Amino acid sequence: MRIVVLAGGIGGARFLRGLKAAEPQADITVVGNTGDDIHLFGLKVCPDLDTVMYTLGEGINDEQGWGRRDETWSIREEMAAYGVEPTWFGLGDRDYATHIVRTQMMGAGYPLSAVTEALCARWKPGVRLIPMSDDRVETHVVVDTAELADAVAGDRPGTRKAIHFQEYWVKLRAAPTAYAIVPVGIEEAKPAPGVLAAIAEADVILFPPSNPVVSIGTILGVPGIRDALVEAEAPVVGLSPIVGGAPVRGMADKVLDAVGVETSAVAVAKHYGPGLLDGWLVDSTDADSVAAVEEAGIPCRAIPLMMTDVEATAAMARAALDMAAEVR
Ligand code: GDP
Ligand code: FO1
Ligand code: CA
Repeated sequence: MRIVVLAGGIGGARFLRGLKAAEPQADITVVGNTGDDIHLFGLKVCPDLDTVMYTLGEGINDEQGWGRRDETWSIREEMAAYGVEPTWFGLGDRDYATHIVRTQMMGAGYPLSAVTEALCARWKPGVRLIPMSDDRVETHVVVDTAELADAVAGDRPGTRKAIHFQEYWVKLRAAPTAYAIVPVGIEEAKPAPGVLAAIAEADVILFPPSNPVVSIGTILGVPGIRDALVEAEAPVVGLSPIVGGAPVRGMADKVLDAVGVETSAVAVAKHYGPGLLDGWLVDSTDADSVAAVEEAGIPCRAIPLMMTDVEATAAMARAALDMAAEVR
């Protein structure tokens, strides 16, 4: 069975661990979000690709959900001693090696997709991991300067500024209102080699419980990818990242607000739309929203959606595959 999964970082990676346990023989292609990518100290950092690669390759810091296990922080401390900014993004020593290899290979002319394949030769994630695009796309968040701690006296409300998504999330912990989400570079981005073919040839396409705006939404924004999904023969089944009207973790509520979508399992399904989704799974505690999703033309079912361990996550993956088989 050929399965294509559109994935962000932690939500996508944890779901994939369960999917692999549920279907060890499946041929899984992961289209990874690169809108979270950031250039720091001359290095290209790809948090969502690395989270998937480290999680499936058993190198992840499991408690944190991102970065390497058994990490040390000497480089970070030395950079801080030089007074070099930014200090708010935590790159560990082991993680640095990944970014150095990636940046070096890209400097030598290799596209990100080829570099990702080379990095995966070490980690053996057991899936084919492809970035959504080889072209640079970096998500920015429009905020009001009056809500920033470093607001200059005299800044009046209404003065808007776009900051990098990582600055919004990691430095500001998504505290300021997000007024718009801008994936800079997306209009000119092309799907990476293999992405459209994998979608066209898939038996099943899954949206894991990843962020609907800054993970799945960004991937869908790469020209050509949404159309390929709509035209694909395979059913597209999604799992809600919103449980009980709130994200399980992260800032999905803030970025959903920015795009005018309510933070609920129903609203996210409608946001993707019946043209795209052939099935939607909501958490058991949201069973009363099944009817509203189905009224919108999307077959829906309620099952436990908390990825507490691999077995619980594998059950979610099986339910998604069962639903795909039914709606096909
Ligand atoms: P990120 O890039 O690290 O933010 O990860 P993703 O975009 O892949 O996934 C983030 C989303 O995963 C958030 O919106 C969370 O609500 C969702 N999420 C995390 N853990 C769980 C879980 O156990 N169950 C469900 N249903 N969603 C989860
Ligand atoms: N998330 C944080 O909350 N704080 C950090 O310092 C941080 C550093 C970091 C370094 C490498 C990496 O691959 C991911 C990192 N993340 C960090 C996670 C990253 O911000 C993710 O993009 C978010 O979890 C949302 O997708
Ligand atoms: Ca992400």
